[in-house]
Amino acid sequence: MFVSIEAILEETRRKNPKQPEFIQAVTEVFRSIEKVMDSFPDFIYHKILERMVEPERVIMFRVPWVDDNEQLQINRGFRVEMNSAIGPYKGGLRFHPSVNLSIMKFLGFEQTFKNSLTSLSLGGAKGGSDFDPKGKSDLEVMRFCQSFMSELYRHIGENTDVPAGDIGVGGREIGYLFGQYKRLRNQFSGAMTGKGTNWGGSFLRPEATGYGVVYYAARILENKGETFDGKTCLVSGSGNVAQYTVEKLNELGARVVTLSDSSGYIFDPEGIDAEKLKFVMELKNFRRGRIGEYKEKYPHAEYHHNPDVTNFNPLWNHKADYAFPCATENEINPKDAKNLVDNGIKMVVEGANMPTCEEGVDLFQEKGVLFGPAKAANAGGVAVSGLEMAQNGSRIPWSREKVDKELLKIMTRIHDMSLEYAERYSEPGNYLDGANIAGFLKVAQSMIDQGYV
Ligand code: NDP
Ligand code: 2IT
Repeated sequence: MFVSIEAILEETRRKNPKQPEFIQAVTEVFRSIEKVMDSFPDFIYHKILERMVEPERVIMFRVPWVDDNEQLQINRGFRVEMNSAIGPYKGGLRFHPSVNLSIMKFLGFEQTFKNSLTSLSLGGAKGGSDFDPKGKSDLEVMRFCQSFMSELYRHIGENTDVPAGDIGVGGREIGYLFGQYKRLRNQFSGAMTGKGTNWGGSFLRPEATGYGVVYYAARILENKGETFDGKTCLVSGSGNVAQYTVEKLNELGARVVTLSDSSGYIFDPEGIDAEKLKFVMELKNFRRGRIGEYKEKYPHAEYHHNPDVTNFNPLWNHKADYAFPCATENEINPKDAKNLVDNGIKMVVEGANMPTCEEGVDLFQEKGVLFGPAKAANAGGVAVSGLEMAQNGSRIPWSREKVDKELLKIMTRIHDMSLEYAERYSEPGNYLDGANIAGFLKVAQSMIDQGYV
């Protein structure tokens, strides 16, 4: 019996109403997979697509905690265990007020194929809460994390499901979460990654996503006979991914002129050099301040207040060679994509997950803008998480140099694989199709091997 991809998509839309981000992520992958269905007729028979859009397990739970004013607060916790065909569930935790089931499912779906691309044995998952760490005291964050883990601990483990960080979950949160996990289980294990290097973490995990994004982009350029030297770059966000993207871009001779947060963005025409980046890291990671303070320190820069990036983000209206969206999903809307193209952008590489809206991706492809899709370009973070699991398993930590070498190797392989699969199944240079197809095939074939589960 022949079932079209469009029919499966329609059924997915029907079964998941009001989940626009999840449908967006599924649609993008299915459009690429459509191109290989004739080569893999088994996928229809074994209902691979229908199974892939159904998470293996969704856990939703109440998270009560008491704030500094002794008021009871209630948040919602999630863990979406999407797919375990190629390894234990793996993926980050996001703490942000916008977190809902649609966002968790889109992230878990993307993670499944991203993790497959790393060539490590990692299944796909995502979790988090609508808790907002902004403006909370360290003790409030600790109490929240302890309450969150008091439910989550029974669902995770080093061979079951291994969470890590994402938006709003950095070293501080991982510490509180891991401490509570260890206490409840009476076990020191690698059930979480992104740990501190004193207590089982890997060197370079904080840097890994940003560095990996730039390694991937550098390989795209190398393939075209270009380099970063003297090139102007737009970077959005000012958190973990953005910071280390800027650090590596600076090292490779580029000039980064923008950064942002959910309140607005800064434009520094002279470039955000190593010293200015150090100020940003201190501001965001320790003082937990707003990016607007950059202008107070460096008055020649511009600051533009712009709280709603999903509407229109003037950051993308500056002229530059390359763009690196590193904040959040759909931060490049159709108008932003048009501005980038009109201003002659040559490459867009995604640090955030699904930062470009559907129309934007289509426009970049149509106009020949080099496009590095998130699930390939930002896979360096989870890849080093996988290396952290390997180090935990063997109880032998690796040097910074060894991790960096492995990360570079993994990112280069993901790039080359995206290119090769694009050429074989789609069109040369279509990194989006290449990454989707390469990531998908390994998971799909593993699902067939393991029967109907
Ligand atoms: P952080 O919390 O460290 O930083 C997020 C940054 O994006 C902050 O500057 C934040 O501003 C901004 N931001 C977040 N949400 C919004 C929003 N709704 N509107 C405008 N700005 C927003 O997170 P990460 O750097 O870790 O994550 C950034 C992106 O990268 C996410 O898409 C994440 O899923 C993805 N990613 C992260 C990986 C990791 O290892 N951490 C790995 C792969 C992908 P503010 O300070 O105001 O909140
Ligand atoms: O989106 C991502 O890949 C992450 N947030 C990292 C997940 C991980 O398990 O390291």
